[in-house]
Amino acid sequence: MKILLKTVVTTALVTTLFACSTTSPTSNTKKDRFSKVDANSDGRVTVEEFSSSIRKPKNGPKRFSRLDVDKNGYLNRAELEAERKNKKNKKKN
Ligand SMILES: [Ca+2]
Ligand SMILES: [Ca+2]
Repeated sequence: MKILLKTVVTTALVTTLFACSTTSPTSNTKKDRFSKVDANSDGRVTVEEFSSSIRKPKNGPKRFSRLDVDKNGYLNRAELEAERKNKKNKKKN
């Protein structure tokens, strides 16, 4: 009887774990900066989203226009990541 109970509990546990990992595949991966900044998750970052994600929202539009290299009014992942690279370079120098 004990063995049966153990099997049931183990099966339930495995099923729960499996269900968790399959129903929400993104839940166990750490959210990256882009998804954090992209508040409405439409795949592009507006100046408002960018401004509210930085410590000094006042500087948002200025920094945004510098990052928006193709000037389409949105930041894509590459454009946003370029900022982080710039920061790293600044620290080195
Ligand atoms: Ca967005
Ligand atoms: Ca852009």
